[in-house]
Amino acid sequence: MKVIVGIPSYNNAGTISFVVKQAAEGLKKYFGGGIIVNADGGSTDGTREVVLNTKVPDGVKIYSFVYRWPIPGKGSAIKEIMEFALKRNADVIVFVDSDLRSITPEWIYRFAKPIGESYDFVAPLYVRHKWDGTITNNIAYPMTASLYGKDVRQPIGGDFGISRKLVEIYLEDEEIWKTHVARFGVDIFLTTTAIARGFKIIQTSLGMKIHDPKDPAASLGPMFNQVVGTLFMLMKKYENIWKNVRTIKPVPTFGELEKGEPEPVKVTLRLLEIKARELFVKHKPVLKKALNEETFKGIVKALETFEFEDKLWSHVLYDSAVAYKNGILSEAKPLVPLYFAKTADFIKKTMNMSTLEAEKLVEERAKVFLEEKDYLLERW
Ligand SMILES: Nc1nc2c(ncn2[C@@H]2O[C@H](COP(=O)(O)OP(=O)(O)OP(=O)(O)O)[C@@H](O)[C@H]2O)c(=O)[nH]1
Ligand SMILES: [Mg+2]
Repeated sequence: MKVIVGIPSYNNAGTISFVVKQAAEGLKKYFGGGIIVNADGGSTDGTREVVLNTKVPDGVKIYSFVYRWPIPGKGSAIKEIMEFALKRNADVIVFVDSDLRSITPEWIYRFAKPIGESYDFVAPLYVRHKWDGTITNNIAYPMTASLYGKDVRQPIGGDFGISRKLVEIYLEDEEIWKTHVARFGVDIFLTTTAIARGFKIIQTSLGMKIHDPKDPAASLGPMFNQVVGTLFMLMKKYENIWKNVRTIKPVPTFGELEKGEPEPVKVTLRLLEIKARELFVKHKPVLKKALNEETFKGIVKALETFEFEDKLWSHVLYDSAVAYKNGILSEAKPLVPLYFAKTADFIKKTMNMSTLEAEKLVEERAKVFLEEKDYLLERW
């Protein structure tokens, strides 16, 4: 099996060498060698030099290039890594982020092995701190599970194993790479496409995910817009798939899931609340148009109390998806204050919980989204 490891980067000189080293050892140990390819967004901190200067075992080759696709973003890097891998007849591509600090050589095995066993898409399953992955926990996970009926816990984890057959599908429509898919929309695009197009999918156990996390209110606004915008775009494209789904089915897992308490992620609750209120004022007119009257009343209250129930949150996302379909919303940006408010609610509710206890709330959320799916179907 020919395995290529792809690493997107943009100014990751401090962490990428470790990732390259772990990947190279994994390729050598489990596959007798292979290729590592880095697609960079024009880093100014010497990321590419660090990649090329990393010492790796014999049989592992390293490439690094700056992608040419004119939209700067993670997706553009992923696109060109896939093109590179097809040219070299790879059977499998394993994507890993360049800021990972918990990656081990086994990760390469765990992503690539299931592809050899007839799977086409391997999603990561890791233990993440309760306050890491707030876009995953609040949106990507419950929406993917309830819409498409697959219990993929980390649909935008960032690291994936993908078969050549599926890579060809991802590249078949160039137009899609001119959207937010070229940026942080790429992860939800990869996962949703694999599910909607009926490919065989599996999760793989990786232990902890430790990376350079972001404080939501300080830096996750643009990422939210890109992920949620892509999710809404794909809802339009695949409406005939998700409309018929009424249950959430488990997805098999490769390996045993570890338990433990990951290193804490810092979240500034106060900043979330301040920014939520500030941005709400700005986006109020368009939210009033996009949301159902009841939903709008609900969020006005939620912005006062910072209590934000899952049912209301599902209606916010469902109303918005409908508004996006009907051209009333062109971007997911007006929802950012509501995401901040929902995140603030979750931070408060889980303040004294372990990561495992907080996990139960996230699982419940997906069930609420499924229960409310009729609400979406009536309005779509
Ligand atoms: N080539 C390229 N890579 C990028 C760009 N932005 C992010 N990346 C890479 O994409 C990967 C994920 O980016 P992160 O910033 O860690 O985002 P994340 O882990 O998904 O998000 P958080 O959970 O919020 O940390 C990393 O390997 C980045 O180097 C970009 O503009 N160009
Ligand atoms: Mg990261």
